[in-house]
Amino acid sequence: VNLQDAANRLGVHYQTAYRWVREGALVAAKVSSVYEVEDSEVERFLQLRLVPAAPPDRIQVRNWETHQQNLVEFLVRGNELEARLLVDRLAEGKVSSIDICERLLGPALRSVGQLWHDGALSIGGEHRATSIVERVIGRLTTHPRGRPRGTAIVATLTGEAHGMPAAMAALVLRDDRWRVHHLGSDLPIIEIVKMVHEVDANIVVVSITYASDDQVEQLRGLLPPSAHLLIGAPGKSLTELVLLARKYSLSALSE
Ligand code: B12
Repeated sequence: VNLQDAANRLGVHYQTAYRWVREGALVAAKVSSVYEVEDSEVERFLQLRLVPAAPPDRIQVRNWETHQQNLVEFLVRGNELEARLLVDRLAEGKVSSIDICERLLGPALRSVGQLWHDGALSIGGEHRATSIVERVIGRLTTHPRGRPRGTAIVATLTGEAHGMPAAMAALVLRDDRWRVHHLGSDLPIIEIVKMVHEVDANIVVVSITYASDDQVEQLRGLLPPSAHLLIGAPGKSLTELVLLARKYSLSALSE
């Protein structure tokens, strides 16, 4: 049968069946530009879908405060292994990167900053904590399959050493299937502009904590019309970033 008939028999939309074929879950053969699915394959798939799926091993976090407190303690003591284990466990439990960043890492960083501000933590201790978080974010990076939404550049501007928000932005955009070029911190605008042309970027994400707004306007003026500038600032959410970015994805723009 053709894929449309197979989809009807499976009780799903054509697009869903097509996705299963692309993912290799449903076996189909391409016969002169249409997909053909064997009857037996439709039967097999139907059976498979009738078997109740194992309960998802997702973690539902009910109490983020406890995790935050634990993490802060690990960070302040420089206990990298424990910090890593805590975050790995959440990631394995399919807690989203956005939640890990916004409900755990962000608040923990702010607590660390507060401790340093209050004189309860040395500069060395604060830097050690921050570096651990940087490496933890690095471990979270996933490479989801599927067609990329487009190409993104993520960076902070000259004078901006607060690189963590940009690292988080890079992480969640990768999760959302963007091809991400994360340039790190302290980038002169001219280098960002060069890179935009080099990789033909659709979006440029600049995360600001401390740097000035004039640089942003300069950068905006130098970007080609095809590259959209998205500016992050403390308190802005990563969900907002992902939704904004999608407006400029290749498929959204060609609609
Ligand atoms: C860690 C830290 C540092 C580290 C940074 C290391 C690193 N690799 O990032 C170091 C030690 C380098 C540092 C240096 C300094 N810091 Co500092 N630092 C912090 C600290 C403790 C945490 C910052 C952080 O990562 N927060 C967590 C982030 C992830 O949360 P967020 O900002 O809300 O970010 C969200 C959004 O940005 C969003 N996002 C990201 N990208 C995008 C894009 C889009 C489009 C959207 C929609 C959203 C989005 O994602 C994040 C998700 O939650 C804060 C304390 C605090 N209260 O935050 C001080 C803090 C930011 N620092 C501060 C200061 C003053 C400094 C120094 C000047 C200190 C000094 N006297 O030397 C220097 C400046 C260095 C420089 N030139 O940039 C001040 C800033 C005050 C201000 N606004 O002017 C703070 C608030 C501390 C304070 N209370 O005084 N710092």
